[in-house]
Amino acid sequence: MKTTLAAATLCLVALTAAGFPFERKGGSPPGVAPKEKRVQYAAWDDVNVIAHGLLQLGQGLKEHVDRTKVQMRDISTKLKLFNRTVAEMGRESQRLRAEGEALAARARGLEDREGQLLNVTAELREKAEEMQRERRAMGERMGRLEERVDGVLQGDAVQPGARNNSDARSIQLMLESQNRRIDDLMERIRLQQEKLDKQNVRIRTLQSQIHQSRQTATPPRGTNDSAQSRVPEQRDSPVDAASDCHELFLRGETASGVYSVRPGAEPFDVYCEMTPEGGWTVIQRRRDGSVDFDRLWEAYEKGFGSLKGEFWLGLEKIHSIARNGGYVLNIKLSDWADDLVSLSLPFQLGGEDTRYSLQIAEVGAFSTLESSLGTDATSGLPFSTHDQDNDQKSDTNCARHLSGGWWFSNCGRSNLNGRYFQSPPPKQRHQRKQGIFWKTWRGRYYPLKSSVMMIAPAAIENKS
Ligand SMILES: [Ca+2]
Repeated sequence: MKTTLAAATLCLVALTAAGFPFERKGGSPPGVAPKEKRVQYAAWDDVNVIAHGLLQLGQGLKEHVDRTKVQMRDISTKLKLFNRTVAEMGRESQRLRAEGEALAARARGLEDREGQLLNVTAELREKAEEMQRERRAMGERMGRLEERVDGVLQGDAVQPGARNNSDARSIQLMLESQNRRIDDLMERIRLQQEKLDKQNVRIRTLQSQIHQSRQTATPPRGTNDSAQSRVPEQRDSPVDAASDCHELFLRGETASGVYSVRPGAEPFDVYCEMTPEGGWTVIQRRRDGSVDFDRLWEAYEKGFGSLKGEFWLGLEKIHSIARNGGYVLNIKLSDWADDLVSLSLPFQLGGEDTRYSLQIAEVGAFSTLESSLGTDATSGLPFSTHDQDNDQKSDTNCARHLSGGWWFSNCGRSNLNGRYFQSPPPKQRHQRKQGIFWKTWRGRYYPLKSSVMMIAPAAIENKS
């Protein structure tokens, strides 16, 4: 293109320098006609040349303009793309910055909590030391008292008398009360020690969380996407597997919801009811009849329903959590007037070999409310379903006669896994008795509105 332009320009310049042929026409003096004619012919040739040159110039310019247009279009498309990319990068960097800030805030929060926990631990340790000192002082006082008693008794032997006898008795009483105080103190020390152990678990867990947060907060360059995926992993990693909801609570989880626990070899999901005192593992919930509880042995063994709605956690899972005892079973019931009742029973659940026998520890006599399940389970009450009659009524299969699976004794005391009846319940008694009932609360023929069964280490009950 440049050469065409240059050639055309050169041609024009040459012609201008030679003088434009038309200007010469009328400008030449008269009397020189033949020369004028030659000049005129020459001028026509020149015109042809100029016309040709101009044509070429025009074409060249047109091509140039077309090509420039295409180039301009290309450039503008590229510019648009570039602008879009810049905007996306801006957004991405904003997002990453926000994530970084959130992680940093989390790490700061965890550090604060660690600090608080360390303070609490120090206080507890001081208290424990104080108690140890008291205990030593008590021991010394005991020693002195024993000496005095010995002295008095020897005096008795030498000089028996009513006065000495009464002294000895009063000293004996004092000794007994001192003994009781010492027992109390020992118990308090043991509780403090338990608390200290729990605090230590919490501190260790928090420290590992802080460590993980720090690692997540400074990902290597170019792998920013992994920052998002690492946070949810923490809950499920084997290092973090807690044995039940209360352990999760001790590790700082305070929100109720579905968590993964691993009390035995295999992890599984549970619903945790977190209270200010601790974490309860929910093993059964009835509230709307959305789940059919009239199922066979295998279903009751494995569990069924939805953890966020109605469900039975499963005998095998309950056993894996509470097999060693030291657990308490809490039951909450409500009737159709929305009256609520709650009862707690210390329990232990045997394994498959005992037909998942429920053993309730008898601490004093059972209250009337507690007796619907407690009384028959003090020496172990096996679980029964339609296809596994382990109840205590020889001529009847309680599960088939009623509904669902339960620790049936004589069919008539309680069944929280019975049929769910909406209000009003059926009029016929033989139907109503298949419902969810608790004899010593609303009676044998009152189908209850809701029930929740949950378990936790017994220590949690002492606190509340
Ligand atoms: Ca039977």
